[in-house]
Amino acid sequence: MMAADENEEMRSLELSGQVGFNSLPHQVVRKLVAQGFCFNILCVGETGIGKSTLINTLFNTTFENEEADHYEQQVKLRSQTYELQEHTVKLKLTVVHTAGFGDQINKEESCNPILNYIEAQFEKYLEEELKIKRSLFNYDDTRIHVCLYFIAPTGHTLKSLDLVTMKKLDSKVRR
Ligand SMILES: Nc1nc2c(ncn2[C@@H]2O[C@H](COP(=O)(O)OP(=O)(O)OP(=O)(O)O)[C@@H](O)[C@H]2O)c(=O)[nH]1
Ligand SMILES: [Mg+2]
Repeated sequence: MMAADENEEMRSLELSGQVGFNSLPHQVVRKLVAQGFCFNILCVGETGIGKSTLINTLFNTTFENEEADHYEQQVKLRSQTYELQEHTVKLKLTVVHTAGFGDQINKEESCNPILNYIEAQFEKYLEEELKIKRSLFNYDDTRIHVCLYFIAPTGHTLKSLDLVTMKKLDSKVRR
């Protein structure tokens, strides 16, 4: 029988990898990838201008396409959420379309539903933030990240609806 070596008692643990602060970015990436990403797009444009087609092209998918008719009494916002996955990265995509935009004779009220929608999502987030027990990490974020404004290729100039809407949107989204 061999006498126990003194050094044998002090086991040293081998590191499986880097644990310094230079590994922080990897930890952040791993955490975010596990959590998944969320991206909300607002498409503002007249009926049939090509909103759905552009979104399909951008994400190289065919989302269900419910065509709007030209007889809406007022502008309505329709939001659809999709879960996409590319390799290991998950994306929760929300696309918000304007239905009936530019179809009314009196277009004075056309941009209000859009502005209200953007504002309402900020309000919802603020409400969650102000809660005593807030859970923002699993909050279903519906705030608009990007707003795409579609301009009709026909016609010589911007329509007054485009000008008014873009001017008002200017206070809510950055150019
Ligand atoms: N020539 C041409 N046609 C297009 C283009 N983009 C879309 N279209 C056609 O225009 C039609 C309407 O396109 P949609 O993408 O459904 O338009 P939309 O804005 O989503 O329409 P609604 O959802 O009904 O408001 C389709 O027949 C498309 O094939 C384009 O860039 N060029
Ligand atoms: Mg569409």
